[in-house]
Amino acid sequence: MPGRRIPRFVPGHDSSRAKRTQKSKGLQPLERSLLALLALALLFCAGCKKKESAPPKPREKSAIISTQAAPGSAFIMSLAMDPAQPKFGSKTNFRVTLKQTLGSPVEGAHVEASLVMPLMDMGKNQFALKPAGNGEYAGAGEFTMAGEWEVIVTANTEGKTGKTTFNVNVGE
Ligand SMILES: [Cu+2]
Repeated sequence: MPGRRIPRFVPGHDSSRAKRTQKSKGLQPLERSLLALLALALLFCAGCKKKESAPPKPREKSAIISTQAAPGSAFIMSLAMDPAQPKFGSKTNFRVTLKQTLGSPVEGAHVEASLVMPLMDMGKNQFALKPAGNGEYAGAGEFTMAGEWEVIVTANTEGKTGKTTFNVNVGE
């Protein structure tokens, strides 16, 4: 049955006419190779479309690469920055949320942030975060260079100490 070799999924292909064409002219091998070429082209096309539909969006990602609480740290800290992607040489606002390990917010703590480049000595760059209510502490600082930084946050209250390092990628 030579007619069954014609794939039915080919767009715009009239299989009944194709059958007739085969019977009258007998171009089956040529037709098959043409179809194979078409299928190959479709495959390549699908590959291109897949690559294009997944555009990388590094700027949309958080500048915070990772977070590491010091061993024995008494608090759970999270950090929000404004702008979310800090740029060197301009002010960045920091807001730290401090919680007990059980989840309740910690008020009245002394909270400090230190901006450090892990790969080089950039000098002391430290500032206090003032209570902003609901376990949040806010302050402003400045990254003095583009690249990988650590925001090291320490919190003290009632003899308890917490320390968390946020790895931040600072843009140019
Ligand atoms: Cu540096």
